[in-house]
Amino acid sequence: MRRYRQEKVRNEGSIAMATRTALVTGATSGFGAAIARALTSAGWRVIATGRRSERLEALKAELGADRLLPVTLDMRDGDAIRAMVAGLPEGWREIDCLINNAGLALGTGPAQASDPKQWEEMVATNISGLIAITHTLLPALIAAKGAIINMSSVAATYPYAGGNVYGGTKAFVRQFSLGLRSDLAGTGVRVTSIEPGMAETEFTLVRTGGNRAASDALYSGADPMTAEDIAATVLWIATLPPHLNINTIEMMPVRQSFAGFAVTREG
Ligand code: NDP
Ligand code: 8X3
Repeated sequence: MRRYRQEKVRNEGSIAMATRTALVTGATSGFGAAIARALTSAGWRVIATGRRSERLEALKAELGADRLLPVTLDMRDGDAIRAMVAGLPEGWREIDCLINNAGLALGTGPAQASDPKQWEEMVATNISGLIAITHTLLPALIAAKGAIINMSSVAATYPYAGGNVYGGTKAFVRQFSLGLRSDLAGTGVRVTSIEPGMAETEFTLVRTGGNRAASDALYSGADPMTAEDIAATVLWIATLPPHLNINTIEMMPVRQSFAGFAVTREG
């Protein structure tokens, strides 16, 4: 019978049983912080990245320095990503799972009214940063026969007004995940694209430039998913037996559903 692989012995001669290690991007808030909590609760060690160092330090104080390594990192800086991986301290270099969670949407307006700088920031974070860290960690992940869990979105599949570049970046994440699966065949590395719908985090605050009323109005009465819902799914996928790959998983709150086609009779 195949066993679920929660822990892996790296040094069978010693009494120490090495715990599995995950690198979680965007761990200062929302899904990423919840994923760090869920994984450490299940016995993992987590390298937690994000720009807001003080939040990473708070997470370290909460979860323990032996469990969580905070690393300040801007995903838009490819050189910083490569330097971060090269500079990981001894004992934190064997990575079993990369969770590409950092990302953002900026703006809710139509393409023709959008700020191109916001488009560039979404591409730099959601696509360029994600591929840079993935490429840098592939040797370690192949050595570990590990897993890559990428945070896409329902916006990858279902277009909506104002989704323009954000949806495009998440479609990239989904298709890149499937492409990675093809390329990594035979390595033992598993790849999953998680595609959530509405979940209440700081996502809408960021998207609207800090508009708390707009964020509250969006989630009010919608019974949205929580960061813990997504974290539980990540933990489930990360601890599946090594012969099993979840390719894509789409999740929504019950109260969110699909819009029909829009028809305009003017213009
Ligand atoms: P939050 O805004 O709560 O968290 C976003 C995280 O991404 C933060 O930790 C932030 O860290 C990090 N991040 C953003 N830009 C950068 C950057 N340039 N460099 C490093 N880290 C960065 O949102 P969520 O938790 O909701 O979002 C997490 C992921 O889930 C995103 O990829 C999002 O697109 C996706 N998603 C969210 C959904 C939702 O409804 N909430 C639904 C579907 C997908 P910091 O600012 O400290 O750098
Ligand atoms: C975030 C979900 O529906 O706001 O990726 O695009 S949605």
